Amino acid sequence: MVNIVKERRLVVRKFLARPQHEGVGAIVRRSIGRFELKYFDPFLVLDEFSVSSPAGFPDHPHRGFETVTYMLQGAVTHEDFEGHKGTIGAGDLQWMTAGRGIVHSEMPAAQGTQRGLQLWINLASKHKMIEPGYQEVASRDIAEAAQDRIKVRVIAGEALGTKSAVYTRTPTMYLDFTLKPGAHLQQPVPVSWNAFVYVLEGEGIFGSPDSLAATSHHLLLLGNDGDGVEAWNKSMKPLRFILVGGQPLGEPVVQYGPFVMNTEEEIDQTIQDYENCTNGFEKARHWRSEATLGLDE
Ligand code: FJE
Ligand code: FE
Repeated sequence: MVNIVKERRLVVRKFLARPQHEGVGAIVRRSIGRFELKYFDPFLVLDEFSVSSPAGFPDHPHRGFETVTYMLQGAVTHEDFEGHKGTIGAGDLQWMTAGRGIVHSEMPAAQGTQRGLQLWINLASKHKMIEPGYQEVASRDIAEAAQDRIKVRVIAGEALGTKSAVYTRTPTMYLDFTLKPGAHLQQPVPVSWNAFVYVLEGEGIFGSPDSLAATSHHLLLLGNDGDGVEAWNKSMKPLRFILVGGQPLGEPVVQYGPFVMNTEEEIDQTIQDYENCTNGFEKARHWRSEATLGLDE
């Protein structure tokens, strides 16, 4: 096999994401964004969420970053204060740029358990107050490639010669890999980008062939000294994981829940904007999601 990766990145930290309560009755396994790992520049939060009706994430705001929701099972309906509404099901992607402000709800749309991943990507200071926007990609439209017992769904960036059409304002790669038993992956990651692996299913060896196997719900941070990452499936079952990388912003981060800015002053201003329905939150004044209205009846 040709060596695509010259200097491989090794795993430098490993976390097991345990379940915790979030939203209203929802469960998340938070890996990035927990106390021990507040920020992995440019990534603010990585949640593997699990939610069944009537639990969910009712009306709440965001400012200063992007939320990327990638469904694994079931479906979630989102609606925002601009009237943008839709349902994303298994394999679908919603890449939401909150920019200066979104208020929305994210609620189960089917019976049983809805599972997915939500990643919060920080925006550079110059992009924090941009117009909000969405990139939504249905499962059948997500670019896929396969080669040598490896399958990849290209959410963002490029893998195995296949590119995603998603535009990443903060340069980001997001790859969903499935490796059959015996597979060996070499995936380039831009030098100086921060990158991590989150295991969804099976057992994988990451970094070097003699490292310990990692299993589901484990977050592996990769060192940022190499030009790529290698992974092996030495087990008898399929291995599924996401590999995510991003160009660090190198800016100060001041976070107050769903508001992420650069300074305390900007956070104070944001709290005022949200309370007074100004500077992007105008439409929050008279808006409640249909999902939340339904709960009163
Ligand atoms: C939020 C608490 C929250 N992880 N994963 C506080 F739960 C949320 C929030 C979510 C969320 C939503 C989905 Cl669909 C999936 C999630 C947290 O909505 F934004 C704040 N501030
Ligand atoms: Fe949200």
